[in-house]
Amino acid sequence: MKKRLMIMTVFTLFFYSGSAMAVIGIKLGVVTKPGSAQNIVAEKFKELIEQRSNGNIQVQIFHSNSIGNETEILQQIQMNTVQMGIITAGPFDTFDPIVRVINYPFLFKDHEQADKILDGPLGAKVLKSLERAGFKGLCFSENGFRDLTNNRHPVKSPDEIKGLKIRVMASALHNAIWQALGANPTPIPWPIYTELEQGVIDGQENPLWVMEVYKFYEIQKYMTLTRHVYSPHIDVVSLKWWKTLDSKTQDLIQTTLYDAAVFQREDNRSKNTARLTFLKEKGLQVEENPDIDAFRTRVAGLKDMDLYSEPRVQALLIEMLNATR
Ligand code: EAX
Repeated sequence: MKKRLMIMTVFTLFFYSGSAMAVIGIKLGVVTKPGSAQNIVAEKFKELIEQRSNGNIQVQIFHSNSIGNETEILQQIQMNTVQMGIITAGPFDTFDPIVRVINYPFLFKDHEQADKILDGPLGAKVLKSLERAGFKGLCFSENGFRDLTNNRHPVKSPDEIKGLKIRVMASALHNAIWQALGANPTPIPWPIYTELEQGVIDGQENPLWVMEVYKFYEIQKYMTLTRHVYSPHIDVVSLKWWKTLDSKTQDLIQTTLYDAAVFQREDNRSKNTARLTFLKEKGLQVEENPDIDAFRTRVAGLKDMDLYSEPRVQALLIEMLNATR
């Protein structure tokens, strides 16, 4: 509470600084540490918007859990004690089930398809829907395609997943995916190094950059390139706050955030080959050709589950599955 009050006070000082050109202060939250995908978007946005607004918009980045985990950051954005966040799509699940559509397993074939869909009308529908939960979704950046790591044994097919304790994000869909694959899914908010190290969980799933930046090669033995979910970030602002801005400022923020997102996606993708080499050198044993068909078969029933039963969610899922076929 104390922390939130402080954030509000600093913001108020910023915003009502009394000068003719009132400076707009933005508190931006990410759960991850510098060097992470979310931080790269945040830092790029800060740099560009401060430049393009001639310093009239100022961004303060809160990172490394300093204002809580991703669910807690989203709650603060709803209340407008934090204005902006670069947040993994997974944890939006508890705020609006529509995000289960873009997190659907094996939905996107590749980055090009993900960009085309998410930057297009279907992605816009997802962003628009978030308004009912108090968010204004501006665009998508990326965590990336998620891969599995574990400490027990090599995994080539879902048969080897049976009984593994796999950490999942705060997301009913992610939970259901790992249940369908035969694991014991365990929801734990980010970060999870200690839980992996102490053996509370056997494994986790995240894009390659995470294994490198968070040094999971120190505490995990096996990696499988499952690419089971393409994991975007949703680059989001407080709807309450957004409504206080004039349209020129809104346009500038929207365009600049999109530029930062595109920069980050390219940056992330350009590093994946080197990351894989690095992780192998560090001793991770990598299964590069898992039996993806077997994985797909196990999760095929998800679209008929209660997770997607809300008519608007079901309708968008069908549209999305058709568009990515
Ligand atoms: O980027 O909690 C997670 O697994 C997320 O991917 C996290 O934000 C790391």
